[in-house]
Amino acid sequence: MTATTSATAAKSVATSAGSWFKVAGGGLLAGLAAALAMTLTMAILRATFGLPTPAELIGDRVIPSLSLDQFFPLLARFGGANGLKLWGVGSVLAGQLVAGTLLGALYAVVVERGRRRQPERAWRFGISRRGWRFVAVAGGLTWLASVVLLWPVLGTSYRGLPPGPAAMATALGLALSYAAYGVALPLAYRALTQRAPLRQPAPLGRPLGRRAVLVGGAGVGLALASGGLLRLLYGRSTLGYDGLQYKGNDVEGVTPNDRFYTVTKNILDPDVAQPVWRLAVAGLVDRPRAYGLDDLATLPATTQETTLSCISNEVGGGLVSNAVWTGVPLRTLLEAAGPRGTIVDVVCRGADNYVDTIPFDKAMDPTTFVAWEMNGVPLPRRHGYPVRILVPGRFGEKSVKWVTRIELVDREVQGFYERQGWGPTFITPTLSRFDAPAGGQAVKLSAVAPTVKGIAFAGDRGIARVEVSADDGRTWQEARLDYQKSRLTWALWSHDWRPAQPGEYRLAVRAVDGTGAYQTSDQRGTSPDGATGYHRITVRVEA
Ligand SMILES: Nc1nc2c(c(=O)[nH]1)N[C@H]1C(S)=C(S)[C@@H](COP(=O)(O)O)O[C@H]1N2
Ligand SMILES: [Mo]
Repeated sequence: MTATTSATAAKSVATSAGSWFKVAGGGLLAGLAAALAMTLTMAILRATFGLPTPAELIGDRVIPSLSLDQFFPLLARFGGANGLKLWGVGSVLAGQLVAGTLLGALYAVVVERGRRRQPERAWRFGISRRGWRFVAVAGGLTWLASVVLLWPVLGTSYRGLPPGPAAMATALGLALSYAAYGVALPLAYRALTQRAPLRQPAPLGRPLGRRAVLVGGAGVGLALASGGLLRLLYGRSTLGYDGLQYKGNDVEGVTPNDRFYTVTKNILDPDVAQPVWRLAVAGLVDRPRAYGLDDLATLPATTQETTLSCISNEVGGGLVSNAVWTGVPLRTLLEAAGPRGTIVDVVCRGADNYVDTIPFDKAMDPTTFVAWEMNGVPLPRRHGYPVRILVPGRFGEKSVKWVTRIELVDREVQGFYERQGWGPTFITPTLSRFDAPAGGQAVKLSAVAPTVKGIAFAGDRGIARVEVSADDGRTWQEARLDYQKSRLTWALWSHDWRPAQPGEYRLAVRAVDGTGAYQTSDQRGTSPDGATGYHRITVRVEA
């Protein structure tokens, strides 16, 4: 075939709307296959190197910039944090498949229109120069837009790379994923529409029946592979444990690790690889340092029993737990680094790019702690392996997990949740709670004095006394303190209640902290600075 006849062939191709419809259809199918190849690439990079996916990055980029007035309706609409996470990931995944598919149609139209005007010889791998140019420009622009828009969250590395290298790895991972799409699209489209030898563009743009089966089959294979990998990741996701509470009849003084309350912003928590992970102490210091786990092991470790509670714990809720932690005071690391000038905040960053800050004075308090063991074993992954911060007296938000960087700065910096409008103090108010009987439960009057019990916690102020009322707060009786280790821990209390007659009783509990201050009775919701008010339960006493 000569150049002239091939030009004639090209011109003779029908240009009716119907055939453009077919061109676009072929492009859509190729685009979907390429988008699946991209999704599979992302899932592989996530599973093997801990590189963050756009689904995760977009969530982290958007969530902290929503005000609480915008955030709470979303939470309600999607059924809580886990529902919102699932919806977010699902929409981004669906969005990237839809966008990739539509871009495939655009590709087909651009390539075929160009070919109609001026038949072009195949260039590389049977793809025209125009085709390659299209995917290079589209991929390059998408990459550039991603890097610019996701700039603040690129420094995420679920394997624990420091923020700088993490940002480069993330940008490279995005480039690889988009490149997978950019290579797969022209090849899939070519395979779909051209039977002719590579150097001879055949009459244009019509998906060939058997080829459609081939590309469709490849698409199904890619869908199965990425679906399988996504299911595997889903099984390891935080959806199964984010928001886990610890409360009820069997609460112990020290919470077992696998029952310790859990809160995470992540969909998949970091899985830190020791060889790449370092804990950097940097910023306004004379001697910046980066510790590996071995370096930390040479420090004079101590243990500190400390209770943590979450700012979103409701009155009576179970987002509070107690453990014995091993590590060193943060002060030890700060002094080793030599703070320089006037330090205002200590900024702690996790492998997941979560950030929170501790005022310098509070960071230098001997109880502010850097922990690598929890109840005698290395920190479990979900509680911050290999190292986390503990800030007694402040809500759990400040206790950054999977910490990679501690930076001393001379200005105020806002944390992940603070930017949303939580806080500002993050000081844990005094709380107390019934664990038994459960609210609404009936007890027998004949029973030996039914035991009423629960926990009380006052940040870093300790619990001095707990009082129980059986008449909705008119009169109070002092409860026993059964477990209490230090001013940093909760107390377990119990009380032998002797109701005089059957009936419905309204019980309330309140605590007095180590400074002698009564727990406030003011009812306040969790947002923005933590819930307060008495926990009350109704108990029916039967004859
Ligand atoms: N890196 C990182 N640290 C984090 C979080 C997070 O999402 N990422 N969540 C915080 C919140 S909101 C709380 S309440 C505590 C919970 O710690 P736990 O899950 O070990 O109980 O961790 C804090 N530290
Ligand atoms: Mo929290």
